[in-house]
Amino acid sequence: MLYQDLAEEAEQILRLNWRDGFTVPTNKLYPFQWNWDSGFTCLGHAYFEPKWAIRELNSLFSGQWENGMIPHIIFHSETETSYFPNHDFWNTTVNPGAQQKPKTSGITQPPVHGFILEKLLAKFPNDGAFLAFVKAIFPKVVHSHRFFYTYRDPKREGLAFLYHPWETGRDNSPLWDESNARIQIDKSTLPAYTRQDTKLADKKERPTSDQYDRFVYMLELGKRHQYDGEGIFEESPVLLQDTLTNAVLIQSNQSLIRIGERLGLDTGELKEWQAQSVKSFREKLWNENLATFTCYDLRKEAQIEYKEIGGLTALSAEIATKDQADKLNDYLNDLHNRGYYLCPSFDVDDPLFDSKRYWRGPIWPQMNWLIYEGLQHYGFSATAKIVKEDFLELITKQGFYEYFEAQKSVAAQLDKGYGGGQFSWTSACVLDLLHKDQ
Ligand code: 2M8
Repeated sequence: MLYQDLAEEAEQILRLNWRDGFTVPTNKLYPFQWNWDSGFTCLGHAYFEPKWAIRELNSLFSGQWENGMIPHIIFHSETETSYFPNHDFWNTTVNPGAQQKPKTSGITQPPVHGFILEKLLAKFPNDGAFLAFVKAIFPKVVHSHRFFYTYRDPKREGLAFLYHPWETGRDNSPLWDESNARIQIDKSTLPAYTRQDTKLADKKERPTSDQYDRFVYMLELGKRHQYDGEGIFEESPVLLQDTLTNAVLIQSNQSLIRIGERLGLDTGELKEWQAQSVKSFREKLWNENLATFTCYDLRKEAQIEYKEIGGLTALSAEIATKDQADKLNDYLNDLHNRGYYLCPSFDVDDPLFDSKRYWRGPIWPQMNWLIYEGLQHYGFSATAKIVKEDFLELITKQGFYEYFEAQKSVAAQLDKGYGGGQFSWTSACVLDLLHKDQ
């Protein structure tokens, strides 16, 4: 397939998934608007319907809560029932500041929108409608960061915690296994529920039912504390200072600072957050033995010692020192030399690596996009080229799927990717990478 054909197919998919104001991640499996998906999706809109990017972000921020939180799902339809958990299961009326029009979930996801906004602004620097939009949404994006610093950082470290694995974006990563194991599931008190995802995607490629019980337990815990109460920090067995989320927060802070300085908007608070976050990220999350940044388990007060994809986002957020960046680059080159597509989502040498099952090993398109950006920033253009070419090869051979097999020898036997097909962020990242010079 020629790259021109890839670009056309990517645009077609984004048009197919457009719902007159926002984009679904994929047609059936995820029938609403997802938080960080919609950010990446804007990268694609920018190439054929730039106004859609404005509408996409305005739709997402229409779900913002008074506390600043951008929920991880915006349920633009209240009658669509083909996804679990639906808006009624979340019942966000327990929080008086929760947005009810539209209905939303009660947790958040990685805050990519600040840096996405900067990417868009760079493409349309003199477009009046676009500049007006950026000025109008800027304080809302800042408020969404304020949520993390106010409600998710009780010790005022500059590092936000997450309590639900869905908030990390890497739902069933082995990273969270030890924390999840602390949850005591009592089937007699866990509300009854029916999964919908395994009716639409292969069971072996999705989280297990035991993991879903834990997701539901944590949802109920959040609900008991109105989704933003102090009791969450006191009670939750899962308290994660996630690399990906905090790196993305730092990357977006920096973008907002640059945008604010250019447009004459207030950046004082952002600069204070940023100084503290970068310092804590560097001091607390680097692990010299593993030569990567690690997540931190706040309940156990220890690093979560695994090599995985989140640590690599310190590159796109420009947090890594030159020496740390060299080590991350070596890690990727080693994987490449051993016959893996870049970048597997979990340590391929760990027994918990599962090349098929969702966030326990496969390749994820939006992560490749972030890592490509990071490698370019540090001048590792040869590795960035591999990341881009691996990704485009997978798409060409297997289609615009949600995630992909990481082992080249196994992938060679497959004619399609994993999870949902005709995926939005896959298409958007393809379009954007195709427009990069190298
Ligand atoms: C996946 O998560 C959702 C729950 O949020 C699910 O499995 O139902 C994750 O890959 C997440 O990162 C992503 O935003 C979402 C939609 O693509 O799907």
